[in-house]
Amino acid sequence: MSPHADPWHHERIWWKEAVFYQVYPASFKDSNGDGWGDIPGLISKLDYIASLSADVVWLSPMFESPQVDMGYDISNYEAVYAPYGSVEDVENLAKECHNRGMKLILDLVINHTSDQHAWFQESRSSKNNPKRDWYFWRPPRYDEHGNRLPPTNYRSYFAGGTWTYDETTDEYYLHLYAKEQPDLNWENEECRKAIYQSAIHFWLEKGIDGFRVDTVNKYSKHVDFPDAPVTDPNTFIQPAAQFWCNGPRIHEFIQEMNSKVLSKYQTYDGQPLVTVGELSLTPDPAGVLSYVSAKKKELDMIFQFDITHLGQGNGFQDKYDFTPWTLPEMKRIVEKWQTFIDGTDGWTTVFNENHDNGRSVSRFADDSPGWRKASAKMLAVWLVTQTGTLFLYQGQEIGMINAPKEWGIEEYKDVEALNYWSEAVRLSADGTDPTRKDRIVHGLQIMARDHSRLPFQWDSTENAGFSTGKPWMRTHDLYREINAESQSADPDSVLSFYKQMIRLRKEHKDVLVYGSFKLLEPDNPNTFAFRKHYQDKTAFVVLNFTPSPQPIPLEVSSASGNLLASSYRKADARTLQPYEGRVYIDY
Ligand code: TEU
Repeated sequence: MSPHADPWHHERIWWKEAVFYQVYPASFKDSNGDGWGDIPGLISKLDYIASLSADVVWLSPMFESPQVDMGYDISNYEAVYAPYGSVEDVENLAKECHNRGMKLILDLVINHTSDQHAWFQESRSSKNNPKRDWYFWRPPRYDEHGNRLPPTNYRSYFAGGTWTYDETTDEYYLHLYAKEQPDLNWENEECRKAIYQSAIHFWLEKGIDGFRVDTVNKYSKHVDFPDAPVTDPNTFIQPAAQFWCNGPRIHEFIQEMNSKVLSKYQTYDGQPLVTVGELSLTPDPAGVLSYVSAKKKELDMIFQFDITHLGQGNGFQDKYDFTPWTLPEMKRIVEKWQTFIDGTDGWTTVFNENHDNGRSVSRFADDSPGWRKASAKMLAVWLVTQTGTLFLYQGQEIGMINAPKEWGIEEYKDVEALNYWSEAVRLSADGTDPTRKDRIVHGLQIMARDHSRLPFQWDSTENAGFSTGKPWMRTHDLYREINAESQSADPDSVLSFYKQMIRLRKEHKDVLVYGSFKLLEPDNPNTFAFRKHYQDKTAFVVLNFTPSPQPIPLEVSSASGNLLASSYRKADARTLQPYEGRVYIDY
């Protein structure tokens, strides 16, 4: 069959088959003993990243920032947060990646700046400042008793309202995240030009190869800002994403950013740049496709978050109110985002961890002592065999797990966790929702963003070899058991297995990266089985998500005999062992 006769044929391009490795700079490797990771530390570990056969390093924000939201609050796009290093260090990082055949992408955080950014300082200084309109300023409202109210009743991401009052000019400014993260007004053309120049052009000139684009669907809002309907009668603030997400000019803005800046550059080796956008609150495939269809010239790919939202409550305000989920629900999510590109010119991504989520072993499998290693390997099979571009998050490859449940709230540092915690304490104390505090503690133990931000576990020396000083976050108690050094030397380790699986993914990229996906036995509550197909080649993947042996699905056992890999050293012919993952290939 000619490739074009295949309805699932996807054009081959470097970033579709690349393996991306996300580095969270604060927690990766500290070179100078101040307890914060840094760029020289990261450079010293590039050989480690390359040894995984990673092709691209995605570096989370290392820009100048007061660190209210760990660098997603940028006070100067053209400078580096001093504890991380300098602009020169980042240029050097790009070169060192390139020397190893890897590319480097940075985080592009342009929905908002820090309130310490010079643009916002100017904007807030007076109503007629030339940059006033670069942010969203609105006058207060007043109730019948003359009490001042914000312009709308929107709830923000971090458990508060989206408007903060500023005395200087007696107006409120909008922020979808923390009050120290005012939203930029993309309606203002001058502002857009400044963003392109300072945040994008500046870094592409320094030789980076693309961007992960933060909160990409929130640049266009309904700027008449209607009040949101009251869906939560317990509080003034209401979920209102319909007014600030996927707004009327969003595609125009992204196309402009692409045509005016991004498309003018190439990677260090003369290929198209890569962009991957963070697309939250977009549940429908058609909506997602409108951003990643190649002919739209907007984004190469996006992260759709249904998979990491599993368990995250029933509403915008319930993120940490854990709701149990079932394997069939999870399988349907994977199926949805594996198949939405069938017959289209769009592309998908594969991931289950990042810096905004708990660790996958703890969330999707079993992090108890007896099963954590088997679970990590099974999840490796799950990810590595899926169609789309693979993104790994630092520490995933050694099976790092969530912080111990015994740790108190004082070990959590994330603004989101702490705000949800204070809100829960208040709502429990005033009787609005007496059990909320306990529920939120439980939810944070599973899903807090802090879990993924613990220092990387390099070895069994003090502070896990991350730093010779006191790490900014506590090091996991289990670092002597789970660390990269011991796993490098062990052919049976999670790390060695990841390396093996990534090699197999590349060797069989036709079916594993580009193949079509078919879910088998959707209702089976214990095993996750799927078939991948590419021309004459078929792969079967079977994953046991339980701690007991499970039968191999009939369709797999009768169709296929060629075992390509198992997460156990010895695979049994008829039975899947606890938390075992396998791949068969026929061609
Ligand atoms: O996250 C954007 C975001 O809206 C969420 O999808 C995210 O998962 C977060 O947990 C909010 O609940 C990005 C960054 O990844 C995140 O770290 C930042 O806090 C946020 O933008 C603001 O810049």
